[in-house]
Amino acid sequence: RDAAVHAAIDLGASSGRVITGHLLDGVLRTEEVARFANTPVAVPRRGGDTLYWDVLSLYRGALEGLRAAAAPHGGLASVGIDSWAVDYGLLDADGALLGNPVHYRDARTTGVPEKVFEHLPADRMYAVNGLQVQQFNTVFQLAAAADDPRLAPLARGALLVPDLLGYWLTGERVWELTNASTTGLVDARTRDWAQECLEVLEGPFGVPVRGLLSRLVEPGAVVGRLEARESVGAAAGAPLVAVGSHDTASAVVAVPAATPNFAYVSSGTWSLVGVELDAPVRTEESRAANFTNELGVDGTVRYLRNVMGLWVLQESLRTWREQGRDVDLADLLERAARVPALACVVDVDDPRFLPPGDMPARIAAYAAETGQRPPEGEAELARCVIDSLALAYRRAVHQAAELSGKDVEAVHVVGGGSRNTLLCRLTAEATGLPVVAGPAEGTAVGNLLVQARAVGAVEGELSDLRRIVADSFETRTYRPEAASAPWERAQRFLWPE
Ligand code: LFR
Repeated sequence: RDAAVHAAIDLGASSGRVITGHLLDGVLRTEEVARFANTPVAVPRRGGDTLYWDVLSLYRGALEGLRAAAAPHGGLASVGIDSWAVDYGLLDADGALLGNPVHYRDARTTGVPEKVFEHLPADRMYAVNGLQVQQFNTVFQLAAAADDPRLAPLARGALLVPDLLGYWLTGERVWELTNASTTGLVDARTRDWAQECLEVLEGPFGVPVRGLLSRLVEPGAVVGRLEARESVGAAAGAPLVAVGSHDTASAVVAVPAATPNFAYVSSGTWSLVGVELDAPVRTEESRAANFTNELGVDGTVRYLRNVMGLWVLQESLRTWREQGRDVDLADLLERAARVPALACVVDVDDPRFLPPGDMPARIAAYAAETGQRPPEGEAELARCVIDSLALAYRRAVHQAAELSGKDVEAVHVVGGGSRNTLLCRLTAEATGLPVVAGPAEGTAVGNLLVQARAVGAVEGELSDLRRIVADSFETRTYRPEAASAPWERAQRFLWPE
């Protein structure tokens, strides 16, 4: 019996996984024990479709993974859960789930930020919550759902996705702070609820939001113990630790940096590009640059911009598959590497790329509108996306450093995108900085380390946890070899500021 094993439940936009971790002599050994698809479902209603997360299949996958993780050891030392941000499930008076959580890519929030700003102007909101305006932030989702009869009068509680699963496992309701900070309802400085933001929902929109919230907890808090049920097997009784339950918060814990002077790209479906700070930056310049202040582990602030990420490429692959062309990603990237650089670039953050759909067609339209020759064929299209991502990283890294005054000597890429050698090489070129790539499972690693520390399996500050990451996982360094001048020109073409 060896219950020194921790289990991370890490839910990503396209798959969930359960990864175990075991610490021995300052080295973390991980093992993936379960992986399951995360397939959102569009369901018709009057007037259109709603895009939902299939949260029950995620819960089932998590349970199977927990059983598989615990069985060989007769138990688990701890469990932690993370996922994407902003989305929530509503609960009735008995704690029963009131319908599936709506996906942040659902169209219901289009145009909603503007309606909220009529009551709480954007600059005042930013001065409190410090968040980049994204139409899917929870505050806008709740405003969009104001007329939904499940909200009032039925709902008596709401939980963000990781906390929802945590509630089902332990019976305890909390709002873990790193994830709560993405909702727009938290003050980035006090790390407590932002009363002004709650009031705008309650007053003009009639959303009884205060009645939906539970207590905020910092990562590292023990939420409760897994209740004994057949569905959790030998994991029963294990402590559930509130980790950085926002996947990006956990990913940034796992940056294997030896000095504080780094920028990061947490690269997956999204690319989160920025720096780590001690305090939020909520200046007018920062707001104009659409930079966000999300809260991190150990009192830190993630000062970053959401860049649309590999989503655009993932959706292109899906579109081609639907058209009967099954394109292999590795082969595609190899061909894309041989296409000339910067022939066509797009602003990947253009809202047209947010909803699921035919990205090659949207890119062609964007190119035509901006007087560029649209990419022809799959390799050119992929090259356009990768170039455009590297370009967006360049801009975000430089702006993050400028706006925060932080010195940046290297860029760390963690997450699945760290395996994308073309993207990493171009990021080094575009930023003019060395790029250190890995670990690819950064989110699970950060999740595991915060758990391990909470239950006493390891001690120390973030820098100590990062040393463990550096000692446990291989990284690959890309040095900028070509001049960055063409990237500067391309940046000025897209954003002539
Ligand atoms: C990344 C991520 C981003 C968040 C987006 C939507 O997985 O958590 O940080 O902005 O998903 O929730």
